[in-house]
Amino acid sequence: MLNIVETIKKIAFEIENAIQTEDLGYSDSENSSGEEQLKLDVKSDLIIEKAFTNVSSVKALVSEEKKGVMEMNPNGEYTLCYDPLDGSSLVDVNLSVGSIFGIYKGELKGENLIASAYIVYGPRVEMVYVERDMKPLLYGGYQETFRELGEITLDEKGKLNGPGGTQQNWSKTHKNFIDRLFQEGYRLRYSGGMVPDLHQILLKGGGLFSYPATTDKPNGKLRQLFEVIPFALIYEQAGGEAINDKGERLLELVPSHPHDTSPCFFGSKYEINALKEAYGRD
Ligand code: AHM
Ligand code: MG
Repeated sequence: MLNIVETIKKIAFEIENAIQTEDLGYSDSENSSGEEQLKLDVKSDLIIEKAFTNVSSVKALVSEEKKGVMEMNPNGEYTLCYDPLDGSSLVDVNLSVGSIFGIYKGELKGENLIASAYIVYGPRVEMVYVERDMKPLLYGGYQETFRELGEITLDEKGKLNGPGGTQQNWSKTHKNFIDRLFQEGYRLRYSGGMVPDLHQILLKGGGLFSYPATTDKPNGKLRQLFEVIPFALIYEQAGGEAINDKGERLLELVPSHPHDTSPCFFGSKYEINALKEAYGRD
């Protein structure tokens, strides 16, 4: 596991360097979700693939930018599922983006996630890492090394609201709930990059990030293995909760395909309880 974490730290600075220096144009390919890939998406994916070639504990890689499962060391214990550059369409407007990693042991499903990490490429590079039995740890990147900055704990109730998806495609239940949070005094914080948006809520004490089922995306947009499940572990270990629209824990999701998505809600206890009530799942 140590090797995997050290490799992720190294990758962070390589991708940061690619963001600073590479061409921001589109490649001529699409990913498995039918989205056009930027050259930077492809480059970041290759950086990760290359870095893990020599990590013997990794059995396979599953990437948002790759079609299937890429077999690595047959004797390895872990499968690494990752989104190499989440929110990459925000790079051209110079907003923060991130990389997300889920480390699974055995079948690819929520309960087999044993650790997760994400990197935020913002004015500074930061990383958050968590395992099942610890609080998420925040690291700051300085001159190509990471320094531990402390544990992350969510308050019982926060102040921020990050509502994803196109509003005209929300259900009435969802719209009423989001409106209610604003009426309670919550402030809108949504950049369109789930890594910086979820990071902000974590570091500012709490709130709610949602990407609901919508009429155009009935299963939500965010992918279970690389986005939803890794962040669920981070939110739960920080003292918050992470559920779908049925009120089920995202850490209990069982994807039937590597690129399956799920409606998702991450927050402090107060907001998630209020959401369960509004959705009739309490
Ligand atoms: P990506 O993996 O193709 O970059 O898409 C994921 C991103 C998330 O970072 C973000 O929360 C979401 O898409 C934003 O979607 P929307 O613009 O529909 O709110
Ligand atoms: Mg993504």
